[in-house]
Amino acid sequence: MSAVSPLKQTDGAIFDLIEKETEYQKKTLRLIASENYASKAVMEATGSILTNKYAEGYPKKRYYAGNKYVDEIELLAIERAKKLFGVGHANVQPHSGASANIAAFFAFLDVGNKFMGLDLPHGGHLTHGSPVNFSGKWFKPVSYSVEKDTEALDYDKIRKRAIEEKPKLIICGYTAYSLIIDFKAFRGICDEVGATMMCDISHFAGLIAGGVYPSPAPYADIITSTTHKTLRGPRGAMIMCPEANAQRIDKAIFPGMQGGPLENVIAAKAVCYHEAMQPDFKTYAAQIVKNAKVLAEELSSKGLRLVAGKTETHLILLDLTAKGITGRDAQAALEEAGIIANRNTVPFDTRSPFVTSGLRLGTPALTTRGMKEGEMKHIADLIVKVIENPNDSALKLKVRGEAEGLCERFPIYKE
Ligand code: DSN
Repeated sequence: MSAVSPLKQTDGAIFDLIEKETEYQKKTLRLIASENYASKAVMEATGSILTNKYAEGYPKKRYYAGNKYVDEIELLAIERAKKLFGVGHANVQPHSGASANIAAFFAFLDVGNKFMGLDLPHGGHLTHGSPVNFSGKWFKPVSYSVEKDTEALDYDKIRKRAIEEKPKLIICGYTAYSLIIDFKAFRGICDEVGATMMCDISHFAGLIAGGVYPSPAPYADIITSTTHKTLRGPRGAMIMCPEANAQRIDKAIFPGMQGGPLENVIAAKAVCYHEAMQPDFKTYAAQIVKNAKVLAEELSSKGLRLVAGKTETHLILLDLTAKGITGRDAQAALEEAGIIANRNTVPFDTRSPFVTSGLRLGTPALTTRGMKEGEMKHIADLIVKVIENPNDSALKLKVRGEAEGLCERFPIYKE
């Protein structure tokens, strides 16, 4: 007798929708740079009995009884995070990247203080100073940008701007920047102007863990990260810092920002750190970058323009202006063809963030499926065909078939 799903019995509507989403994820090529497929072990911990427990506070200093195993779990997660990233302190309680960033701000700034971050259309994040976000509403953001000709950061210019503006905190680490960041240069700038150095490694945390991207740990005062992108863990976040900053970070998360931690997710973070310490994670991280480079070169050789001219990471930013299609339309046409990516502004974009002139692609999820350089060449061909013929329904159907074929050859989970 096969086991009956408790979810199916209780709530058929949600069960059916999850089944549909599962099929959808299985049959489409996911190129959203911030997405990945967590392992079944990570999902088992996320869906575990730990969801029942209240554990406000920190291990051995809880406001509720009954946390002897929960304490062990959180301590294990903390120890693993510290070892994996080579940091003095880790807080594994942040529910999301945005709440980690809010806590980091409150740990080091007073409301109204000036800070500096990369402009959103140039690759920054909403929480790095957007006027519609807490960071832009409660604090005073000044921005730096990439250069018009190279579309790369110019550290001398950032230094000059920091000297002029004297921000209390400077953020580096972005969501749509395809080049490696010079963390040592940011440390020098921060020291010169007396600013706190905050690094948001959400996008490339897995690349750091896998040894294919430099670590900001020797330089940064605060490191924030999500755990579900290249790191391939559960949806959630973390903050790391030198031991000297531990207390202010911990206080900013609890009681400053959050109440009860999600211990089920913390257990899943511990599992993902464990997975990221295994030798095959290094191979995985290296393959993500190899795949991105091949995908970028193929797209470029077929006439698409790469912002900054190349990628050194897991992501590619395409400027579609010369192709006469907006990011929004390209995203929609690709979605119909079974290829999931997201529109994105390009530096100095003349279109709104809702429309955009760019498309952002990333290889972490496809690499988790086991795809390599050969598949990237095939996928580049499919992407270019759709972008050049966005209204050709027969072509999109054909591409969808090819995308499904690739997905079948590279299943997400080997059942
Ligand atoms: N995490 C961002 C991204 O997709 O890059 C969105 O917040």
